[in-house]
Amino acid sequence: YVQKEGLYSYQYCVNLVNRLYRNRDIKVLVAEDSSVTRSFITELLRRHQFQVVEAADGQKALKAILADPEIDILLTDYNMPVMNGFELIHALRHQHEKVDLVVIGLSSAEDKYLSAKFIKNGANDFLYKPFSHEEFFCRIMHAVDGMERKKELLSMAYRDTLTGIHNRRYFVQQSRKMIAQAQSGNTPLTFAIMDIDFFKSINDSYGHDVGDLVLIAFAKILQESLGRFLIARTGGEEFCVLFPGLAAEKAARLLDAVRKQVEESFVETPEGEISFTFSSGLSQLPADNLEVLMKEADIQLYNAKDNGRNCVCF
Ligand code: GH3
Ligand code: MG
Ligand code: MG
Ligand code: MG
Ligand code: MG
Repeated sequence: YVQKEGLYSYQYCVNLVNRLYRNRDIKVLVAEDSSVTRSFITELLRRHQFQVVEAADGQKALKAILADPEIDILLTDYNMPVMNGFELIHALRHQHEKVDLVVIGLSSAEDKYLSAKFIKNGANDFLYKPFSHEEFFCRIMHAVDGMERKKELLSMAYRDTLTGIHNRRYFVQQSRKMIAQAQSGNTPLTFAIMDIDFFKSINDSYGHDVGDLVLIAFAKILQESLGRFLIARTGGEEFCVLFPGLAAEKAARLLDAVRKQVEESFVETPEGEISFTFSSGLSQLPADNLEVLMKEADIQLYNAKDNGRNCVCF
């Protein structure tokens, strides 16, 4: 890299190399009907280590994106045969939000309104043609950084900080979709709520930190045994699982195996080895919605607690 404004700092170079290294995992689609411009842009992108695919018109670009979920960035021209840049973005934005797919419009300098129109139509950014290599790189890096930060924030927003498993926000969002799918496909679905028994007394006897270790250990067991289903920590010592495709009896058998495993396991803590148990309540479709499933499972959880705890009720 030949620098134009003097020497780069050591840190800048380190960041740049890291950036180029990460670019190898980023796939860019270049939608441009002029083969000369297309090859030129592809060459620039390859120099920055990106994976590149090309499309000669909007419709081909649309097909490519729908077929290949690995495409992260679309660079699109406005004037193209069959489907222009705006139509392409409109068609895409139904499936892909700005976090999933960064779109940068290429607008020629003669039409000074094109850049604004691109953004109003759903592009993340625009680039005037002709552009300098420096600006090209800056615009794309800016978009990529933004996308990565947003993805990081989203994954943080969906995780429980203590246990690292999904949180209530994620659970509610995903389970609504899964419930709707099961309802329309008329397939079974079971919801389960799990609550640690006498957890308050674990906290009271050994301290809150030890209580936290128990929560972490429980989450780990759940993740290992039921990780193929949707699981989350939905409250203090309360966890939920959604079993799409399973009727309550089958789900209860799986949960009872986990119950036995927990009953027999010990959590290593500074206060020694601690054992604990949990109770669980289940509900299944048909039910109007998630709230109804939760309410019904909660009633079963109370039954489980009333029946002496350390059991699964449905
Ligand atoms: P039961 O068997 O009826 O479920 O009794 P319990 O003691 O488990 O239930 P209770 O609802 O009385 O107590 C739950 C306790 O969980 C109270 C609260 O302080 C504790 N708790 C909630 N969140 C956390 C957490 O993040 N860490 C720790 N250590 N404790 C928590
Ligand atoms: Mg064109
Ligand atoms: Mg949480
Ligand atoms: Mg509770
Ligand atoms: Mg409890």
